[in-house]
Amino acid sequence: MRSELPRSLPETMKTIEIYTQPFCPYCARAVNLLTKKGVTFKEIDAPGGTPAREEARARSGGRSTVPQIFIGDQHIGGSDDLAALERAGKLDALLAA
Ligand SMILES: N[C@@H](CCC(=O)N[C@@H](CS)C(=O)NCC(=O)O)C(=O)O
Repeated sequence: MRSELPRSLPETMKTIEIYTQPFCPYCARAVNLLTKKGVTFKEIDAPGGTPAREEARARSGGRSTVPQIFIGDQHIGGSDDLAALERAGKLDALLAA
């Protein structure tokens, strides 16, 4: 006989990463939205000319601006892209484990 499934599945948390630089209003807007969502995320300081910025560019298929946001394996894009997902009602599902 098969054992019963657990009533609730263990939570798995997606890694959420955001590359930012200081004094960047788009970065602040994206960080605020993620903070409002109550998710844990890793903010990577990536000012122009640093290896972290190069990493952001490479991972995002050549995008040179910050922020660049990743949810799990998925490249979301910048602040406008994140806000568009929220407006479309799709962000919560993406952030969910
Ligand atoms: N539409 C983009 C705009 C991002 C943007 O313009 N970011 C500025 C900083 S606030 C940037 O990276 N500028 C180029 C640079 O600083 O090298 C978004 O929503 O993320």
